[in-house]
Amino acid sequence: MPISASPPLRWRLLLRLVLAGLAGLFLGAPAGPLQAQDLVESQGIRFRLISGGAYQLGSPAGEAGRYAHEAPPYAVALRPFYLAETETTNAQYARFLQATGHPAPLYWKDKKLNAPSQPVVGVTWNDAQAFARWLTRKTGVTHRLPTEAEWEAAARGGLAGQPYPWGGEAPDAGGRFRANYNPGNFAADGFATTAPVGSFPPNGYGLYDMAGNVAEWCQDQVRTPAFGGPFGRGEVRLLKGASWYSRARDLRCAARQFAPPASADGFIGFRVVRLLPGQ
Ligand SMILES: [Ca+2]
Repeated sequence: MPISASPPLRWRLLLRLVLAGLAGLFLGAPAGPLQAQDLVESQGIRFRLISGGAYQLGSPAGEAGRYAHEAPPYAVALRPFYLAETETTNAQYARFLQATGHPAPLYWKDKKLNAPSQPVVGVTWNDAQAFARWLTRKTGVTHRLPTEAEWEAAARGGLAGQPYPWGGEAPDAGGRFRANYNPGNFAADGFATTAPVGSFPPNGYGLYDMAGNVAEWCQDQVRTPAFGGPFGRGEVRLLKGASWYSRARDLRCAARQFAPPASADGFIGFRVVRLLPGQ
């Protein structure tokens, strides 16, 4: 909350948090049967409806592997939104490049990373913005990157207070891998770099790779001590979910990574939000 918020705004925000906290008492209820409107397909991207309501996010002080710059536990009220079932793939991104003439990202010709079903990497935050704007123009429906709260609420898949999208087990518990990451040997989970999206089981909301594979750009600008700043000069944006390059602790839903918006790397990608009609 900005310190300069006027008293009425402060009270409205406070009321919203209290209501979110009350609604949070009912978190954890199993999701109902999938309805037709829960799934939308557009421009080769499948979107899942994430219900509006209260979500419990952040990590408690005692969570194993927690970093000091993570948000403490907090309740947030979200409006409903659609989130792409998978990270944006090279095939989906290719449509955008072809339609717009936007420059190809780094690693576009790297055979280890450029199969159609692998997530696009080497994209800057600015590239992700251009992709979302193109989808918006093309469909007449607003698309954008998720906020951290939207991303994390979706990643938790209906499980409150669990470190990972699948619950509390380590990503390799019982010798079964639940994500593409770096368990000490990059390829031990079956993938030395990015995995084709959807190679591991989805979370409780039907979303794939909310942990690992590629770190996903979020909308949020990072500029406050709450995000672990200061980071020096200039703009810094948030990444969630960690990647094929990351260790287990970074795969937790509350974990955060940061990068300037013009930076690109082989472990960074994104997925998009699609707003509901009228939003
Ligand atoms: Ca791996």
